[in-house]
Amino acid sequence: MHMHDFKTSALSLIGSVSLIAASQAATPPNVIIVLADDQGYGDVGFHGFDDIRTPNIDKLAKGGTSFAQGYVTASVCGPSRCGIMSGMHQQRLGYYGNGPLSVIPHSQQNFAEMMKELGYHTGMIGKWHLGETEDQLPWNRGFDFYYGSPTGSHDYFKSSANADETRKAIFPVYRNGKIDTPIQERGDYLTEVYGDEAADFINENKDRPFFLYVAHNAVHFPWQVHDKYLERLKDLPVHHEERRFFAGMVLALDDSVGAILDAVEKNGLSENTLIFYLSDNGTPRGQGFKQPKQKERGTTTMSSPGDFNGFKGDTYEGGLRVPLVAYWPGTIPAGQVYPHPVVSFDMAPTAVARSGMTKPSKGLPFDGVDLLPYITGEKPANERPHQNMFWRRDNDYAIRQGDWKLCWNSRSDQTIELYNLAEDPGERVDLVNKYPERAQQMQDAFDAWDSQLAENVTGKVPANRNVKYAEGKRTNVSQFNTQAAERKNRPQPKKRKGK
Ligand SMILES: [Ca+2]
Repeated sequence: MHMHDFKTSALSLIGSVSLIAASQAATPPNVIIVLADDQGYGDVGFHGFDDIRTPNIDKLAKGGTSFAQGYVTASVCGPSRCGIMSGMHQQRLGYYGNGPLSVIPHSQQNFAEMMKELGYHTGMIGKWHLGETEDQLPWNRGFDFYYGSPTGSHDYFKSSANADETRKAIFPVYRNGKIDTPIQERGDYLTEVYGDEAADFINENKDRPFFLYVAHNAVHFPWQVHDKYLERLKDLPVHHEERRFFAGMVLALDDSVGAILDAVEKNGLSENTLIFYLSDNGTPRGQGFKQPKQKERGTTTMSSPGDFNGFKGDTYEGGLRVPLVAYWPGTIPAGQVYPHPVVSFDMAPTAVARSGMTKPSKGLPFDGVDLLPYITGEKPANERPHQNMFWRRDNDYAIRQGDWKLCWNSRSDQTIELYNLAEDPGERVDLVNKYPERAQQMQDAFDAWDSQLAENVTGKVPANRNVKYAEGKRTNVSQFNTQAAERKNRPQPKKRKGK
């Protein structure tokens, strides 16, 4: 080897070693994901809201990095969880909506299966919602330990004693594949049980690397909470008593985050544990004791989307932008608010990258990226993890390029809309007529992405998918909007009698 070559390789070696030191600790950390259900952007204290109380979640934000623009991949439960557990746009796997057919196929290695392959002891507590057939349940999809109800929403005070006996939102709670003691027989509240089980898992596995996924039912319907939480919120300044009740459910959720933090700290694991906290989608429309109630922006009485437009189910910010925090003392900067958009599907790539893994061992590659170099400042501050972002659920869709967002929502005038999120994060001023060329270019970019996605496993095809994009067909935005406006203004035909 020539001297010059030696020097060059020695230098590059030093360079890569220091890079590893900054973003890849010698021992890969434990990883904990805490997922809330239906908690809106306005439902955490650290976003600046004083009509909610979340001291433990705020502690994560204060001691870690919170994301001003933290997005989920879908605005409803199932597909959002699929994005988290696969590290990719769930539509690539044919997963578009809630439903029993929608699962992560076994041909795709999921987050837990990756962590298990990397030598982690894997545990899950709570709501699975990624398939209910035996082969798709958590204990057959990469988790060494499971406690919880694999179904969707669940009663907080009662669970069922056998699998055939299921009433509305009352299902069995399982422990490692076997039905566990019903929670009412233990006099328990589901949110507290999940927090206690999570703390137990951490205590029991403190001496080996672990991956823990805690998916709460809180703060999804049904509206149930112990009075003791409401007692603690007597002085909370709320505009409506339903908000106080909701805040009680959030406080129980926050206590369970406290139980997890305590267990991590007591076992001396703080500096070797990466914790993500997030919600699976934004505020549901029309929550209240009497369901359903239609409410508009600014008039929500329970969960709150803050200043954002839209709700759960929409591709507006209110459906997609959620509380998101990454916490890892000593490695992730404390008290930082990361400004650029990130997505829930970035968590899996970030976690496995700590062990040097860059893609699943089986199946499609990630759409998400390793966030650590971005949030630790290794990458230039102006470099975004994602320049282009896409969403599709039924007929609702959106594309974001930089700060521009083009979207179509069924709950709107049903025209294609364009917003500049840097100037107008609340999506109040539609700029589609002002910037027709930009709108058209973004629609084309969306169609290019959308038209190559896998078919929905349910067989449902979005009515507005441009399936002939590759053959040169273009969706003409201004023409589409003119026709939509004409449809809206056309007098409604009178209903014929006798039918
Ligand atoms: Ca949800």
